[in-house]
Amino acid sequence: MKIQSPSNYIIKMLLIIAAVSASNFSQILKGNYVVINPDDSPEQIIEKAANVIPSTRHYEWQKLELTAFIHFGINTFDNVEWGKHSTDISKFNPAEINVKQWVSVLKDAGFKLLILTAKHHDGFCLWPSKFTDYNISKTLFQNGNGDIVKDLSNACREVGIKFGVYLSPWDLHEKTYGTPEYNIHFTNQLTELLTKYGEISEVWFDGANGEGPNGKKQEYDWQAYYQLIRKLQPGAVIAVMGPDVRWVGTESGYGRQTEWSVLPGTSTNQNEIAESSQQQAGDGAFIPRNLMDEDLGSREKIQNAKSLVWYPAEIDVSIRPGWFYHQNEDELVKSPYKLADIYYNAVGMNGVLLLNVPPDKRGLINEKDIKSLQGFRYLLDETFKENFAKNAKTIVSNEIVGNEAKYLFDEDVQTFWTTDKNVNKAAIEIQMTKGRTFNCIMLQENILEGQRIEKFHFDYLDGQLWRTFTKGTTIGYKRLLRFPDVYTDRIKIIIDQSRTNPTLSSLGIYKAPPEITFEPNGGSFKDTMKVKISCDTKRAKIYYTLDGSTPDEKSTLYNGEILLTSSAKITTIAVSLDKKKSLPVSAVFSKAKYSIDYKTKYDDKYPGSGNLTLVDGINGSINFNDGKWQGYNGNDVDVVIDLGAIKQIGKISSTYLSDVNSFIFLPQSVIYSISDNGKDFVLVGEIKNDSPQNENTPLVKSFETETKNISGRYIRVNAKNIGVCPAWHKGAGEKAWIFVDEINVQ
Ligand code: FUL
Repeated sequence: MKIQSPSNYIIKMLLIIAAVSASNFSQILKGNYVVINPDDSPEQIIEKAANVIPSTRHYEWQKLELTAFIHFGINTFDNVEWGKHSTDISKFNPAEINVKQWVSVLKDAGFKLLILTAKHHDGFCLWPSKFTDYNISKTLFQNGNGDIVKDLSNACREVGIKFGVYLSPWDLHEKTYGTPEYNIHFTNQLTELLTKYGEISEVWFDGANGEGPNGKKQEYDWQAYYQLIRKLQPGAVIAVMGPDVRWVGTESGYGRQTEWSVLPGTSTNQNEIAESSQQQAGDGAFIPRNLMDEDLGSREKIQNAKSLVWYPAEIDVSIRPGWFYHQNEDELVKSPYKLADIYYNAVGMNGVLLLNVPPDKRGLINEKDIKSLQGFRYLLDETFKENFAKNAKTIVSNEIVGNEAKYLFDEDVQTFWTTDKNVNKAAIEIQMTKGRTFNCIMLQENILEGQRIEKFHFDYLDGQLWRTFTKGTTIGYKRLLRFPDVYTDRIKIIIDQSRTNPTLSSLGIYKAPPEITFEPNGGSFKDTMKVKISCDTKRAKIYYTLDGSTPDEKSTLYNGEILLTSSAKITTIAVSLDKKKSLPVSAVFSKAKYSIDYKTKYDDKYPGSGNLTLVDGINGSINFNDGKWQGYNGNDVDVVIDLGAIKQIGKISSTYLSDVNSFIFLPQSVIYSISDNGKDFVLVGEIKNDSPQNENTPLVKSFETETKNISGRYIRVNAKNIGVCPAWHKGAGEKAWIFVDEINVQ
């Protein structure tokens, strides 16, 4: 049976609602919410859950799969994540801005919708809002005639990409914030965005909110905001402090193994859970209640619900550590393989990915981000270009006329296989046209019928034996499974449990290009180091270089562990027998310049790369979490470096990070002393910190001392911790961290 186009779909819904079902559960109608009656049996509740379906706007949004966030604004120029209300906005001047470049880069990478931070928490508006002076028209940008919301929405429309807006409810600049007038101000701004820029497909309300410039908190009139959006842009989904789209619960890019789109609601009042607001905006409004839990919608979770609502997950994550562009994160852009892993764990776990790609100060998506996005696209295209299940024969335990298993492979998500009513176990054997090696399976339920499958597994025929090679719980709109290579021409999906008759609209069998792993994955060493390189594709050939150049099939062929005696950057590619190529990947190995003895202990949570971190020639970035810093919690850094022989020493330095927001402070002083024998030390310098410690902006600072060419073999570096966070700090009295990296001796 074919599912009709969206308008037919609505007619079909009306017919279903008008009809009385012939099943035991005569009251069960399809819709995007359902009320649970006190006398509903557990079975009736499950049947109701299995018939909750997405609204048209939900479904259109879910099909996008890949959506992008664009964080851009005054923060880009201030180099901060959260700006302040008093920022000087004349700095805003992206001299080379080209929003068409943003759109083409993201479109080429497969993204279908772009959401712009029209206003972030600092209150600066990227459009000429009539309701505040704190906007783009009051800057030098395009002589005050700029409107990035307009330019970007037009650029999206031109190439057929959808457009959405992020409007931060929290506003650190607006004077009315914290009073009822702010709700009027906010709806005025919302009206501008929703009426002047054509179709808006998503409105994103952030959960982060705090005090305004006057120290007051705001009581948001969520219902008024939602009603306005429904009136002005009925096709837009409202995320994540909103009724349509749920925050997945982390900003890591990884969804849940078991991801239900049907969740328990707390209200039985149909007005509250109906179209305009599936959730109740009560105290603390949408502070995610249990959105971080592992299980949100299992049988156990829905048994005591008052209602059930379609509330699917969106997975937001940034391509860089920060949401806004910071030059010092250029080396921390997520790799193509990391982005692909995120894709498998977001889109492939029944979610929509919202990947943030922040333009830089020029007003362009940076070359580093472009390279990663291109690699990401290559990996997905190479993987999904051939579905080995195409033209497969099937043997089914059960199917109904019009919904046969052949529809699994027709690349039409609206046709599907299903069984007779009330069947909750089934199996389909798939006979491919020939034997294939594969490592990825894609499954889709027809969610227009409801999300139903609770447990499944896959077997493959190995000679005469069926062996299980992968399994899962929920499927939903899309489920991607990865596993070590399997070779066969026959697999079988066994649906172990379904809430009611299962549906499947697609099944794909794929082979991803080879992926290389280093062991260890970079790091430092004292004398020599052995590096093992492996590949997930059997019999793939691995080629490498040691000088940072990109290898090809003429480079050195890997045939066993590489023994390093000096620092090296190993770059590899793998080529499989069927000529699929990996992307080049590198790891940096650094030979330590000196040996080091620890008098105090670093914290196990932040060991850097271990005991050679401070002398390995690799510097920590502005990001405390880059794996290069060594962290000391509440205690001093006290280490002795052995130069190996007595030497003339002209200068000694050591480097520290200040990231006050993360409880990391510069040392109050760093004391350097020198010794010939490792016992009797002579003080050569004490450098006191003179940098302010109350800034939100992270800072890397080197503490240096000139030693007037004193000679010595051992150098002691003692960085004094301030001990506890100072009284003005949010963590006053708690242990302060020191983050230290490279010690240099000249
Ligand atoms: C958070 C915000 O505070 C971040 O700055 C960013 O906008 C992210 C998407 O949401 O809550």
